[in-house]
Amino acid sequence: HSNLGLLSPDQIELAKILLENGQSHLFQQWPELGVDDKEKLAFFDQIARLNSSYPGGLAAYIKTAKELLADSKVGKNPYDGFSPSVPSGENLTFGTDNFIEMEKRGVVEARNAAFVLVAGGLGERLGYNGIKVALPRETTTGTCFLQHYIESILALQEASNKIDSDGSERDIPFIIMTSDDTHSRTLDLLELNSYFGMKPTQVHLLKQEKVACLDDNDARLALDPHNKYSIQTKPHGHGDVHSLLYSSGLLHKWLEAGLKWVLFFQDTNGLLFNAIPASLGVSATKQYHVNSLAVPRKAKEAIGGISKLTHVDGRSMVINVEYNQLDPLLRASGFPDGDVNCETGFSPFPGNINQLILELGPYKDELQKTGGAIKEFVNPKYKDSTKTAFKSSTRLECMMQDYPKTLPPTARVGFTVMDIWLAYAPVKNNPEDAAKVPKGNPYHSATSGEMAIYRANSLILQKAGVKVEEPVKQVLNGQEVEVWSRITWKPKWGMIFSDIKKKVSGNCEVSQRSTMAIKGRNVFIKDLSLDGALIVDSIDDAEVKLGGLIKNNGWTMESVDYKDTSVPEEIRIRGFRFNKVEQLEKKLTQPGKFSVED
Ligand code: GDU
Repeated sequence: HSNLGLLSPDQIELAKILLENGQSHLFQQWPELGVDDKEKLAFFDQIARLNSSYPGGLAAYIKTAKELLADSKVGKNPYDGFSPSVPSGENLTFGTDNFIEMEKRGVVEARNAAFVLVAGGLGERLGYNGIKVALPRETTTGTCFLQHYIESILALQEASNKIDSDGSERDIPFIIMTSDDTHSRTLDLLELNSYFGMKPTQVHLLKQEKVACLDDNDARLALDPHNKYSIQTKPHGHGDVHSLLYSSGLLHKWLEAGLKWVLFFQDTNGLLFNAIPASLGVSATKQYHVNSLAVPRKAKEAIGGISKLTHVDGRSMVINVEYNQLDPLLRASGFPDGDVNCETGFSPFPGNINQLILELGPYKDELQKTGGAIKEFVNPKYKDSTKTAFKSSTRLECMMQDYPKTLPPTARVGFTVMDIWLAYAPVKNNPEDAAKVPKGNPYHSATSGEMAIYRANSLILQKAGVKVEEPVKQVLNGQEVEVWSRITWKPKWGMIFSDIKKKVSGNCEVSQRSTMAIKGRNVFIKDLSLDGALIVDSIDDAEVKLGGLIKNNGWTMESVDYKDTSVPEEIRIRGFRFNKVEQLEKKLTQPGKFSVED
């Protein structure tokens, strides 16, 4: 009480909230007024931040924590009373008429979209020291994930603006959710690279705050063991993106500007933009309020399964069920074998790759009701089976894909399944863990992420009529991968299959040992036979034809061990580097027509 004189009326209010919610222990060791006053005020600064960054404030956080901890103690299953079935959605196969139609529709819609990247996670499993969006997506060009995402959005923007009949140009908004762990490094990366060609006014960074840690089942907030004026905090999860968008006021602004879609995506999926146009087309034609991108999933694979859950009381929802919960849920609902593959060789429940397309209007209406709060969960590690004490403090967490949990049954919630090779290759696992992945399951490493880019580009060109030689198998950082020709292109060269097909004609072939990087927009491949390395960069006003026999010693791949610290980390985590022996490299900086031949 002697400290009351130190506090402002707002701080006294905060103190009351804490005391009324069972947090008197926080003040137990406080000395009288005049001792540590600065530290006491810093404590209240932190409390004010924790209170204002959580929908409903600290009182709501503590109340939910008590409920969830009580449920966890008695082992309550969050899916009690629900039984799973396979929901209906759209299956798209690359290159089919339907796929091509959906892509075209998606490009029309792109100018009505805003893109939201969740990039607040540090990626502890990858063990990389930098931020993940700064990692090269592939090392042929060295383009980092963030640059690739921005260039893809700009390519879509340009293509979409061209189609729209009213002639107005629109800049697609790009939001990046950061955290204290990633914020300044993300901003530096953007600023050092002039926002990779995007207008800085198009980009918004929203920083998520951590949440308070909990010491026990009574949801007592955990003090830092080394500082009695500071509460331990931990990340709350990617679900924070919804409350941050809500409180930013951006949703309202976007609706006013006539936008219709919000697309959410994660930090390191280098294939994602292969899937965006078509799935946006699906959202528009099927009028989905929620569209989750998905890939065929092997039973028990470590990604969530999209399921329809029907409650005994008649309620139902289409939702991602995390992989560790799907198998027990199935077993408890009359499927004694649990999560197993069906005749297709895959689980009937599509795998959630956590790229969501939401229709803006219904999304804003829903957030108006919830304030962006997402159903949370708690995952305490108990000391023993009495479940009375924790090994270390815990906290509430939430996931962005749980957004549909509060929606009414009338909401149109669907999904779009696409080929894995086309749509999904995240970089999440460090080399050591990736090498231990059971054979046949995806590595999700920097090695497999880069190889997936070459594979997808090779397969796309094969489907466009180029004879791309079959891959060879190679073991890199203990992982057996398929090594295809190292083919890359800028998004502006070809975002959708019909555009790519227009750039390729005649009899073309590319050998397995080849490297081809196309960095210009108007580059046409005609009767090209490539056996070596070819790098072409050109301004938009230059029309370039690549043709004839181009043969040189090319770029070879040298193995690198991930433990070799003399090699930069972003290279050694992939297990190889290029030895640039010989290449044909052309840079066309003048307008005109050019032909590149050997
Ligand atoms: N992230 C944040 N803030 C956080 C935590 C994570 O922004 O507090 C971001 C990460 O930067 C990343 C994304 O959220 O971009 C996803 O994080 P992880 O890669 O660690 O995600 P998980 O592997 O745990 O799982 C998620 C979904 C799964 C499955 C999987 C597919 O929760 O259901 O779909 O991605 O990649």
